[in-house]
Amino acid sequence: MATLAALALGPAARGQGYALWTFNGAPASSTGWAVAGLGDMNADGFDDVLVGAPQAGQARVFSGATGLPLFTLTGVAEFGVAVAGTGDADGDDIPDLIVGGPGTAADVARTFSGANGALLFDLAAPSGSGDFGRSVAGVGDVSGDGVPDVAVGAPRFAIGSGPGVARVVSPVGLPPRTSAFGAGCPGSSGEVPRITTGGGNPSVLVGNPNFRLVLSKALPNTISHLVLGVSDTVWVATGIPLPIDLAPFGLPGCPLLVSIDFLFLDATTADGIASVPMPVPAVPALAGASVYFQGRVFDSTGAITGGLEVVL
Ligand SMILES: [Ca+2]
Ligand SMILES: [Ca+2]
Ligand SMILES: [Ca+2]
Repeated sequence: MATLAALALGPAARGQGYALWTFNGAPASSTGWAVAGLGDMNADGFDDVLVGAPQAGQARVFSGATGLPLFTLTGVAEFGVAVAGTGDADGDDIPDLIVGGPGTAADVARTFSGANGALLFDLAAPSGSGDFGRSVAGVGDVSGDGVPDVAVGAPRFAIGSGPGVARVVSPVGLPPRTSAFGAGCPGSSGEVPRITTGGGNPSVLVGNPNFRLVLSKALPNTISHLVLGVSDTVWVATGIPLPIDLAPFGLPGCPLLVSIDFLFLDATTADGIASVPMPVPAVPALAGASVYFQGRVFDSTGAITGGLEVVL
């Protein structure tokens, strides 16, 4: 007896579909081992496609408009065996992507900018994991901070035939030696804008060109300020002790928590995120020094973040 679904759809048609593009790989590259939709990476109105070639340690983004490669990401071992789109993780409104590269002692899963293929976040494998990056997925915003999260599988978690594990990971958060302090003020949504970091650890021992500060839960499509200060006890330029109530600046009850030494201007996206690049130079002499951050969002109410201390 036919099922209801079969009655509704009729007999299944079998054929080759209508080929829009064929992406041919290099010899012995295993091109096509993994494929994923990405959204429109180059803002030409056509969605683009990610194709893994793990035998070559590559993942390539192909234009949906022309079928030509937009850029190629490379890694070692089986890099490209798993690929996925993540949505926009760094706040530039261009969707980003994740590539798994298991197969060595240093298994990796890496997120990259869809705008230019720059490394956004290098997810380290959990201790003792095996095959981390064998599977990857964009899972939407699990943590509710406006920044999409990812899932990574490590099917042989222990050496041999372990039970396996899958991890859901946020590409932004607070790396080691980074801590939040003080309270912010809510914006018109009723939520206090959040300040976190992206791009990994802010190590001055080796430098990190991908490090950035991320404001989220902010009013969409507005201006934001990010303050970088060298002190959280005194506003250095004025000698005034911190915190300072910002009532004179139209923000009654909202505290300035960090010295205003450097100011970075940015815009928030339609998702209420501002992602401010903060490349960390390799200057080992700075190791152990603290820098402090606080963000302000131009909203009809206070809308300032708490403070964030980063020990370099
Ligand atoms: Ca496109
Ligand atoms: Ca992006
Ligand atoms: Ca999230």
